[in-house]
Amino acid sequence: MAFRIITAEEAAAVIKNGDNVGFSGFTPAGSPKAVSVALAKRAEEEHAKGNPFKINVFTGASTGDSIDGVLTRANAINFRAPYQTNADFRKAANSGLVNYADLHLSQMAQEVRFGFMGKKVNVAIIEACDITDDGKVYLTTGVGISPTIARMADIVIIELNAAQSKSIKGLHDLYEPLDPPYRREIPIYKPSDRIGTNYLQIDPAKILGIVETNKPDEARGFTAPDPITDQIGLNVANFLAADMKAGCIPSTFLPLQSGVGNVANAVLGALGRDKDIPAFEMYTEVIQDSVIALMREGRIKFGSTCSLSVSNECLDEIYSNMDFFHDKLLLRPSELSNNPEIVRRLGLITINTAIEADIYGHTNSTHICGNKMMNGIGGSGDFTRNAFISIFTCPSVAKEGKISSIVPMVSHADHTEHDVNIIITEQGVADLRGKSPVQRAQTIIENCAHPDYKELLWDYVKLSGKGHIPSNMAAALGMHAEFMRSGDMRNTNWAEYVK
Ligand code: 0RQ
Repeated sequence: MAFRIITAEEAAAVIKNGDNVGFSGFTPAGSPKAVSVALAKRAEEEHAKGNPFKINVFTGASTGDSIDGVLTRANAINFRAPYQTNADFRKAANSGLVNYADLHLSQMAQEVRFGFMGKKVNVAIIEACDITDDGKVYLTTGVGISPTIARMADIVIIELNAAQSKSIKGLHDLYEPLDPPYRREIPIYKPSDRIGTNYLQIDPAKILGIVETNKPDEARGFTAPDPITDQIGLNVANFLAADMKAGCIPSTFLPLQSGVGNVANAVLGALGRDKDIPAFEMYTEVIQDSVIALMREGRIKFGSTCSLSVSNECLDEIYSNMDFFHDKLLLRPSELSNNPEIVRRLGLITINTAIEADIYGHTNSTHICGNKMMNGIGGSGDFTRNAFISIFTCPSVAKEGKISSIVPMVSHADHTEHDVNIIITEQGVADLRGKSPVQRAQTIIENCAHPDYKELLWDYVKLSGKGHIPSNMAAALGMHAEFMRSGDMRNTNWAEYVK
């Protein structure tokens, strides 16, 4: 072996206060799990001595607790981009203790290359399942921004993880596009087109050493589908089958993108069960357990993704059946999996989850009551804006009915009315295509709002008078204000807003 085996502590020792540190992976899948833990310990020791010690964290998407949780609890993060799902980090970001930039995931690698977040990548930490003496590195379950950070970094640390099977070698398709103004088209014309290498070539001179680990991905569990998520899934499946019958979707069907989370997992399950929808392909950023099950059943023919964000049991199943999966999966950098050019060209049907949507179709994927960050926009903007048909799903109410997910005006806008085609709750489907804002409001309230809130929303419409998007600026956030005041949007009293 050409490279030194080093401990996580030795690796962490080269990282300096203020460094920009890039991590491989996308979601907990493929994220390093050892050096960051040693680094957090080091940060705590430095803090105990009265020395400042914080780093800037660049990733593909969310990571596992060993990065976001451990480093946050050690107060070792100054800046972080582009996405996270960690409860401790969320709390720190919402109390102003860390600087968090919530970015479209497709843009992260390019913004790092051009120094939008700092001139350099000082250190890249890359999880691998194998490495050759000439620096060919075989990645694991998530790619993210690995090609960019590995090429740019002054120092590369490899976490060689024995818990990741070498049988994953061959699934990766790694490629960095040329930068503007020299960029050419990215030659992916169908989800299964392979355009890059299946390994990452890293300059061996930059590789500090190898940290040996044996840790499974820190996969998050899903809550089992419930009657609400099942009904949302059924509504999505019925809508897509009917749209295909109506000729709005080609009879070959189109590739799908689906977000992460409980709702997304249930939606895909329902789509797979609907035999009116032909077997389909996915061009997406995360593949969850439900996709793997549908591949086994022949309902999903191919999946291009940035990560296998699956449970550990599901990953074991993939690793044990690589003969079956090796020609059905590709793992690509987020710059490709989420690339607007490719999304638009392939004609994706995109399905993402909203926190709330307003009666005109703007949706909020990120912030609770306008100010508290939940996770981030992730890839939802990359896909929604460029989709053939963009769908948002959510339960019609949250927190035992005290919050309506359909509101007069979103408290934070991630996706505008121009980009959102379809909203689906367990109550029904609002097809916003070919409708004016006023017609959209009628459809959304009638088809998607919970019965407890319909009247309240109709009363808001009456209060709004005329206009292209009739709005009452004083009352538009009245339901949110009421929730902050009494803890229940149902107590909203519009009379307070009538002078
Ligand atoms: O709270 O955790 O306390 O129970 O939000 O909601 O219904 O379990 O749905 O897990 O699918 O998450 C939008 C956050 C939904 C996610 C979001 C509360 C609700 C619950 C979670 P609890 P559910 P999900 C690909 C695409 C943005 C990124 C994206 C997300 C918790 O899907 O982060 O799309 N999306 N990426 O009670 C207050 C409301 C609420 C609310 C829900 N209106 N007000 N709380 N909740 N609605 C993936 C990547 O990019 C990697």
